[in-house]
Amino acid sequence: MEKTILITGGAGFIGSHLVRRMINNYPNYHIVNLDKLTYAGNLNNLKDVEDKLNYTFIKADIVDANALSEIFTTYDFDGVIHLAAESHVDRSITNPNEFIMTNVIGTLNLLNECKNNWQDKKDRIFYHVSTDEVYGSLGDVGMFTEETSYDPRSPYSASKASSDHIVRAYYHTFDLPIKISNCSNNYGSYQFPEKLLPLMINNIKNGKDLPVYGKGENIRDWLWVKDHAAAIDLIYHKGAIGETYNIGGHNEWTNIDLIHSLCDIMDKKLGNNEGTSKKLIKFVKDRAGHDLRYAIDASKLEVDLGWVPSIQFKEGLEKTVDWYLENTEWLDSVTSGDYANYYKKQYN
Ligand code: NAD
Ligand code: TDX
Repeated sequence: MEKTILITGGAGFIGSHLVRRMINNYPNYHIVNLDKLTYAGNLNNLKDVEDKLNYTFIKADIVDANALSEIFTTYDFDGVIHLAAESHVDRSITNPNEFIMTNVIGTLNLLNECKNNWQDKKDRIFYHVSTDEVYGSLGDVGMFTEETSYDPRSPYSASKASSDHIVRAYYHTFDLPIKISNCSNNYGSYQFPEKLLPLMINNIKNGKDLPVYGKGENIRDWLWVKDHAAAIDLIYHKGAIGETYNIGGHNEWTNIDLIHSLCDIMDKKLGNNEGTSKKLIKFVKDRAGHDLRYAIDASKLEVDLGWVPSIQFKEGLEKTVDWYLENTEWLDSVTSGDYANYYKKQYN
């Protein structure tokens, strides 16, 4: 094998798309997927590639420094692409500690392993996959650039901001070869239905209320998950060491407009009368500290590395709806177990 690459969080939403892409596009790379398999990690996300010869899965917790140390003794990684994280803002409000442990301490543990094992090997890469939420909340105008000051407001974004800072500190202090990207909201297949789009799709399918926080006026900038995976692949291979790249789709929607569009698509796909799904919309208590608007300026990635999103939003949204309607077994399995308890606590 030409290279051995560790991908953390590869059983999650974005991670599974990245793992699949790397296994298929680089048959000469050995892709090692390390994941704790929390509620959000699911090996069914990778069923189609699990038997590939260039793939290994390891169940491990990045908070467990000893386990990481053993793994780094077994494998000589050429690169690490780090996605493992607690990722849902609402859960960070009810249980912040877990976010600090995984997102901050877990990242620190990985950095220490890379630092200790790569001392005289400068051709290695530690790539931290992060979020636009580290930049805080925008008003009506402007966009986040790579120079925007950090201003995280939720325990989730504070934990990601903290880990970004520690990654940069290891670059400046220890010369560790790092890269960081900060991406906007992803949508697509295999996303756990606690996040806005799959949650709404699942609820429409089951005739349940569509809980819209506040007045639905908050704005998010949506990017197809496969375009995010393509950007990570590009940055990993072509991005400069020590640099940060913003990734986003130039695709801003208020939540309520997005939900209206989704309702129209769902009515068509389900053969409902026009307006049926919109009747399920229920305005509920706002999220605490709810960031008003995110918008990414991705021009550095576009100009320096030639990245462009591959798909228009309308097409991506239709494909996404089709996927969730076709993959009922996947949806039913991830919404069984503890999901009902989570849902009850969050929305009732
Ligand atoms: P996800 O919640 O779907 O997946 C996270 C994965 O990490 C899961 O497979 C989980 O089992 C694993 N994990 C959690 N804690 C772990 C631990 N202690 N040790 C090992 N594995 C652990 O998340 P996602 O939406 O795929 O996000 C992936 C990464 O991308 C995160 O770092 C997130 O901050 C970042 N990100 C997400 C988005 C988005 O819109 N979803 C946007 C920008 C950046
Ligand atoms: O039931 C809901 N009702 C609602 O109105 C849910 C779950 C969300 N919302 C709103 C809150 C946000 O304004 O929809 C918007 C999107 O919410 P989420 O899907 O929870 O995403 P967000 O909080 O924007 O964060 C996401 O994007 C950045 C990911 O979860 C993060 O991991 C990523 O870093």
